[in-house]
Amino acid sequence: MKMTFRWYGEKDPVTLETIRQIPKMSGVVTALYSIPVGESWDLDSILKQKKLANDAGLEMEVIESVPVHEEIKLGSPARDKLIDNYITTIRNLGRAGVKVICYNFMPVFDWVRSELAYKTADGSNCLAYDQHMIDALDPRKQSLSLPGWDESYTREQLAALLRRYESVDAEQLFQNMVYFLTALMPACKESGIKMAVHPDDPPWSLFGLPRIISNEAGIDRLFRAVDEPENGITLCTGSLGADRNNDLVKMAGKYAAMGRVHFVHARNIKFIPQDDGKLFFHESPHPTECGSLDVYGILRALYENGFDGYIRPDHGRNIWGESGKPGYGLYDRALGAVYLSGVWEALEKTLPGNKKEG
Ligand code: DNO
Repeated sequence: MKMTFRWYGEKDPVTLETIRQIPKMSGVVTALYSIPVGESWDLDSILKQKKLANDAGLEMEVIESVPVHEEIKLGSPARDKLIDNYITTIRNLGRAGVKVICYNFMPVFDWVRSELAYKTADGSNCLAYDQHMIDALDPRKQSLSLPGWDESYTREQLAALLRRYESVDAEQLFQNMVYFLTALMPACKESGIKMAVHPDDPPWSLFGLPRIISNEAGIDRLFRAVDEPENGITLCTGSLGADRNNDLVKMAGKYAAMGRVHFVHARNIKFIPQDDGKLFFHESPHPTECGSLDVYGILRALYENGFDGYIRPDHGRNIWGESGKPGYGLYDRALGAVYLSGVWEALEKTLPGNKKEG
């Protein structure tokens, strides 16, 4: 297992020097943020970013994300050229020693929360999801600004894009994903790159848009359709865990045993029951007892089933007066990293070696 930390490049207020000082930190998870979605990443720019990390004593073996252009998700005729560009990026990342690409296949919106700075009992603040507030939103009618929303669209462009998705149902989206991944696999094999799809966050359809990587059935189907070891997942505990029907301990063990967990986003969330039964959760500190997810059980299932990939602490709260990028400040993620490393050390020292190691 390699502990990593997300770094948003030179503009990130969390510096490489501070990341380096977190115990057991092996590398950063980053991206080239200035290249427009759909264009290929050139080797020089990749090597420049890698040198920044390496000069600070950190590796750059995981990229999050190489975003997938909407034309690919829509399955339009423009997709083939864009897929070629994606393949060029894979080849260049492979040349630079990158091992894993985290991406998602969510139409239009990435992760969605209703609040950026929900105040918790201990005075810290964190991201929250309130189904009441989400139900009141309509991206077709309102100009909205939420974390995870692509802000590069005007309201009109967004409305036009949403109209195009009216003819893409979950089945069509799935076929478009299979087409995309199938085209990538040869380049992945040649370049030593593994694709790790990030699950839908939250794991259900939003605003009428289909979402397909939300549960065990969806992931199983994807693995069957493109049955290659390079086709794997980012096991994001907080995303999949928002649906209480997802048995994360089981999924972690099952997919690790298949060798398909290439990357883990570890975080905890806390469900707060509402009188009308609607969903409300906020993100919580990483340890098991601070939230509703069995973080220890998930790590143990990964360990016992031979997981030897990359992990990073996912979203942290704002604590100790920090007002960081929502979910991505320094302090609480650093605490998370150390907690996760501590649990892993205990697993290594108390349980027989994980299957891959012997
Ligand atoms: C949020 C992240 C996601 C993730 C993408 C991967 O904090 O986990 O934005 O990076 O879905 O493409």
